[in-house]
Amino acid sequence: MAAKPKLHYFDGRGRMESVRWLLAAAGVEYEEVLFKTPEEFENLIKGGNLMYQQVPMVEMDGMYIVQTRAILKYIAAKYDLYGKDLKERALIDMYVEGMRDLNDMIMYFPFSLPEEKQKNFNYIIERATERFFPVYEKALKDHGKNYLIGNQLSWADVQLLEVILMAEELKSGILSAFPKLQEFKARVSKLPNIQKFLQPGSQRKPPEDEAGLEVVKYIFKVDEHLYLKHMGLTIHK
Ligand code: GSN
Repeated sequence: MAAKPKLHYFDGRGRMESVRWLLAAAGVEYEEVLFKTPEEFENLIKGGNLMYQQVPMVEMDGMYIVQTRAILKYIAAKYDLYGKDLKERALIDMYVEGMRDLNDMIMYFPFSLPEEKQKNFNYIIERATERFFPVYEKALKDHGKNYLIGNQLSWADVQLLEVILMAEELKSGILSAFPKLQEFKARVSKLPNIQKFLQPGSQRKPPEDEAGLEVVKYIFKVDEHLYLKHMGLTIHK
């Protein structure tokens, strides 16, 4: 039997959470090696298997895969969650890239400077409800099927459920104007692999709390201002 994929990351959601979701949806068991200090991260880098000295990194099928999108694409293709042809694949990429834009905004939100928190919050809610969710609501409405592409679960559906739940954590009731997304959420949450992942005790990570954020800043030596300058690309106004 092939070894289980091994996920190298810190003990939080971050960019790895979508990898956890996709593996769970595919019914693949995985192991996690979670570092807690800058020294442990440094040792992982010294091991020489991080192409860019960055995580996420997934050891899988004899490879050390880095770059979140590369990891996700490999898993999606391997477990038949990446469409039946190139056109479906392009559509999945289009949906997923939008979802990842929203996912990234929500992921970085806790790093907001206190004086910018409300503005960033308003911006994310506006983008979610006026730009991104209408696309997926319309897609589900127009073709009347249970899933976004064709009539089987794909990476786009898994990513959509993940980002819906993240957005609801930010603002409960955010789906109130999106009946098709509400139905989608209820339906996909009941798929056995996903239901299992949503239950307490699974490998799903909780939202980052203050202590968790401090750990992330400590491990990656995050300079708040430098960090936020980068994020200015997605959160501005
Ligand atoms: O998507 C990706 O995997 C890459 N384009 C970015 C990965 C990345 O920025 N990883 C961070 C930690 S995870 N959170 O954002 C990282 O390893 N930073 C250390 C560094 O030296 O860049």
